[in-house]
Amino acid sequence: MFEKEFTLIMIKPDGVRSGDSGKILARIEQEGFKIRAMKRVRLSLEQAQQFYSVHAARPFYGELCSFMASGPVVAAILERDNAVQHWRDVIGATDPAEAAPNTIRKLYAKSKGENAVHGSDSVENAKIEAAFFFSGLELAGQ
Ligand code: RTP
Ligand code: MG
Repeated sequence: MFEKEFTLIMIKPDGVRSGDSGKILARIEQEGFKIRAMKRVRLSLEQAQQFYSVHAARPFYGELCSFMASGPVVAAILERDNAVQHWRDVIGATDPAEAAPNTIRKLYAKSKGENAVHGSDSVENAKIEAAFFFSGLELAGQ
């Protein structure tokens, strides 16, 4: 689809609510990512459950899905060499208490559950997650 690897990211409802979207988008460009597609949407509970269905058996699943449906998210496709791993390095550990200095979660996340941003965990899942948010038409001509 693109020349380089891509990943699917979200600014989660807490990051949008706290007014950190602009700073996070600036960081995305500083890190050398190209924003290939982007939208601000509010997920229904059912859509959040579908997006995180891999975690359906985990104890935090219900809380995670209601949080992800609690307000708008910004979803984007980011392209760069090594996009999946580089974004995971930039966002830091799931729990901001364990995240390295200057990572996005260290800077902007409140807790392990409300942790500001999402990133795909593999190239394969990036494709599935990109198709969740964006149609072929929206990606045509990129
Ligand atoms: P994400 O998928 O959102 O990028 O986060 P991740 O890979 O770092 O973490 P993952 O294990 O995939 O968990 C997905 C999201 O579930 C919430 N969570 N809460 N309360 C808890 O113990 C707990 N554990 C995970 C977080 O919002 C996490 O990002
Ligand atoms: Mg994950």
